[in-house]
Formats: sequence, C-alpha cells, structure tokens
Amino acid sequence: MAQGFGFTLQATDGKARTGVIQTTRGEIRTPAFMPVGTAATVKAMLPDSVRATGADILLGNTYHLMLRPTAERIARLGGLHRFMNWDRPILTDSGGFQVMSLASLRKLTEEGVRFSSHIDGSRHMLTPERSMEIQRLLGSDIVMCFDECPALPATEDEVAKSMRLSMRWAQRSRDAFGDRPGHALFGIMQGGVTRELREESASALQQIGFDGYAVGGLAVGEGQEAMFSVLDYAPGFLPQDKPRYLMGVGKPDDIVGAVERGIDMMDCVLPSRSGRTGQAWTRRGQVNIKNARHQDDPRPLDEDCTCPACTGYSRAYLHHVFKAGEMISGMLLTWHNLHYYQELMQGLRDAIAAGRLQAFVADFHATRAAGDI
Ligand code: PRF
Ligand code: ZN
Repeated sequence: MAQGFGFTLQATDGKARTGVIQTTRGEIRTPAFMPVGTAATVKAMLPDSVRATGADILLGNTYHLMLRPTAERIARLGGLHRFMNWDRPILTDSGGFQVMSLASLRKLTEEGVRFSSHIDGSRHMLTPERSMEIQRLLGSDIVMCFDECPALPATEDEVAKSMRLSMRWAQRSRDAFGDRPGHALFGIMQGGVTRELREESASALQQIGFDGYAVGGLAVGEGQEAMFSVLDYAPGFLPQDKPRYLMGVGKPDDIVGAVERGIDMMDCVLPSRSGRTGQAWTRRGQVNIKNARHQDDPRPLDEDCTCPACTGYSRAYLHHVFKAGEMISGMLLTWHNLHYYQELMQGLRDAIAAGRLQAFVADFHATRAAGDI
C-alpha cells in the first residue's frame, strides 16, 4: 500500500514466519524485537550500542514526546531520527494506551481523550487526527492507529463497545494519515479475549486497509495462558502478506510462544527497564544481580554471551556497581538484556528458516529448566 514499504515472507514453519520488512530507512528482519525508546532514548544506551545488539528498529511514544519536548520542537529540529541520532526505522505508538496508564483526569469521548499530563498537570487532548499529526511531525516510519485498550477487569459488553470505538478511530486515523510515501500505517486489533470480537475487529481493519496489523489489548493482566489462547486464533484473522505486531510483549517465553503462533514484531520495556533494576535475562533464566550470592563470584553473567557485560566483567563486579548505585550498572545490564533478546530473535529467525523451530523451542525451555544460575 504505502510506497517504499513492503513485507517479504521468506519461510514459514508451522504458523511461525520469518521475513523482511523493507522501509526507506533500512530492513527489519522478522520476527523482530523493538527496544523501547520512549523519551527519544533507549535508557542507558547510545544508539550505536542499541544497533550493536542487533536491533533493526526502535519504538517511540507519541504520549511522552508530545508533552516533552513536544512534537513541534522535534520537527523544528529535523525530526525524531536526527534528534536522537538513530537513522534506522522508528515505529511510534499512538498515545491512547499511555494516556490510560500514565495520565490523570482522563475524559474519553467519541472525539478522543482529554487528560492531564503526568509531568506538570497541563491539559491536553488526543484524537485520531492529532495523533496522526504528532507522528507525522516526529517523522515516524511506522505509525500506529489511535486506539483504546480497555483496562481490566472489563465486561464483554464494555470490551465490545471499546473495540467498536477503536474501529471508528482506525477509520479516522486512516483518513487523517492520507497518502505518505515512505511511511506506513498499522491498524490495531482489539476485542479482549473474545473470539467473535477479535474476528469482527480484524475484518473491520481489513475493510479499511493497512500496511500492517497489530494485536492490541493483550498482556494487560490476563495471564500468559489466556494470551496464548487468543494468539492461537487471532493472527489467523489477519492477512498472510502483512506484518503482525503484538504490542507490549514480553518476557522471553512470551516472545517464543507468540512467534510460534504467527507474530512478526514485538516491543517491551522489560529488557531495558529490568536492566536498571538489577535483573538480567539469560538463556538459563533470570538472574537477580542484587543477590549477595554474587558478591565473590568471578564468573560472567553468562559464560556464552558475547556482550560487553559478559566478556569484560564478573558477577562480583556487576553486583558491586549495582549496590554502589553506579551508572555503569544500568548500562551493562541493559546492554546484556538487549543483546540476549536480539540473540533470541536471531535464533528464532534461523530456526524458522531451517524448519527446525520445534527443536529450537524445546531446547529453549530445557536450557531454562536446567537452572544453575
Ligand atoms: N494499544 C496501543 N499500544 C499498546 C497496546 C494497545 O493495546 C498494548 C497492549 N499490550 C501495549 N501498547 N496503542
Ligand atoms: Zn551478556
């Protein structure tokens, strides 16, 4: 649909897919994990370092950037890529989800959502039209529709009403986005854990027509089992020839399960956020570097990892700098976590291409179960 944007499926293995998204700012290998750069930075990382972990694309946030430093200021300074010194693709979320989780005094109407900033209490309004304008000012390569993700617990009736509002907003997003060569617009499926609502949402989005389709409204507290049971059917309601993006997921085992079920793209703050709180993700599971058992341990976090944290430092050092509140702690653990996530994605892509995903997934679970971390 959008000129300069395309998706090529290269191989499938069961429901899993591997391929490449072409953009004017370079290729995105799928399945892809997008590190989160909410405030025009992946916290504690230089852009070149994020790239060195293997990331092809970052996620940015309409909500945060509209409040500070504002989309207009970023546009005057040459756009988000130049502002943050990342010249590869950027996907921006549309703001509604963050308003619901971060802002106060929210008022939702057919028009959009009015809210107070979590930073200074100032009043703002986001509508599908304003979200498209902000994402255009930022220069985002992949723009997300403005949607509403209902907070749990919600009745099926509330989820249905919210989904239908999101579908009307999807049409308004499409109309406001217009035709922008080199920039893609993704629709967002809602509908909670109800199969009929997911199907209705998917078909409403396809009537409108998008460059890619996201599965929204999951990983909001329903639990992995419920999420996987939706992912058992929901990707099948979407077109084969367009990328499918699961928003805000997840832990490594969520990612593996989502890829097995036909998801192509994901994003999550987990590897970067938990890096700053002393949590490391490794092939053998989670390591809490705060734990005193690491204080005399000369071994690296993960013997087989080639990241700077694991090749240059001991667990004892990582424990020490965390306890001392040194900034290098967040830098090293974030680097390690992003490296681990990207290595997992490369492993998934290679396994799908070789038709050995089942063996890869069995080994992924067995290595974690073996423990000894
Ligand atoms: N909608 C949008 N962004 C999101 C979500 C959603 O449903 C989620 C749900 N996991 C995360 N981020 N626009
Ligand atoms: Zn490492």
